[in-house]
Amino acid sequence: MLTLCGFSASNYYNKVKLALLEKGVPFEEKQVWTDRSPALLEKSPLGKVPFFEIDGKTLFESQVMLDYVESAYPQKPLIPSNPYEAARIRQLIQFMELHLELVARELYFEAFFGGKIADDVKVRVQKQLKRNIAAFGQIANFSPYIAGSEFTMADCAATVHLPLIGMATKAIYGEDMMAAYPVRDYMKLVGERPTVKKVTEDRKANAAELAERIKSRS
Ligand SMILES: N[C@@H](CCC(=O)N[C@@H](CS)C(=O)NCC(=O)O)C(=O)O
Repeated sequence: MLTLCGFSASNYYNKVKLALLEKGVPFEEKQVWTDRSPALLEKSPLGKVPFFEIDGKTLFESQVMLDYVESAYPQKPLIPSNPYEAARIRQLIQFMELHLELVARELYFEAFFGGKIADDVKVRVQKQLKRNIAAFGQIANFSPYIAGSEFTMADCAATVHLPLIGMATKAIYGEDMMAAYPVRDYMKLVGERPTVKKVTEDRKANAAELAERIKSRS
């Protein structure tokens, strides 16, 4: 049995959960917080979630997990069979995670959890995001899905990451830096899927608990 470990308010956890739900792969969920305990570090060396437990073995890094799921459960593919087209989907995911989400992540502590981040960090992140968000237009499609006409694993990533970037920049800079893109329409479209509805419900139910944990740690 496949066990997805992490917590429902995590965007990376939800990227994997969405793919599993879309493909109809049976799995269990185990709530694991990122507490840096030795038990966690043994399974995920940086203490990050999500990770899989698979018959006593583990696997971490959400994209690796998605690729594992895709080859272990080829039903209802979330990636094209053409190698170039498949690489383009992975390219889009990597771009969103490395150049958008990971950059915007530095803002989350203040944007979502009542913390404070330094002004120089805000200036640096804004500059990076401006360039990266503009470049995103060259590869994002939104017609209607993020990579084109089919819902792919890139949508599992876009659905959970893109709204966060818009919300974080709005909270910190007073401007939604993703506003040039039809993220709202896109979220409306994907939000009609039962899989996305389920992930959203679970995320909302878990969000307050996460906020409380972060507040008590700071
Ligand atoms: N590259 C990782 C990123 C995972 C990640 O950053 N997860 C967050 C939760 S959304 C986390 O574990 N944060 C705790 C930490 O970085 O210590 C992946 O794709 O799985």
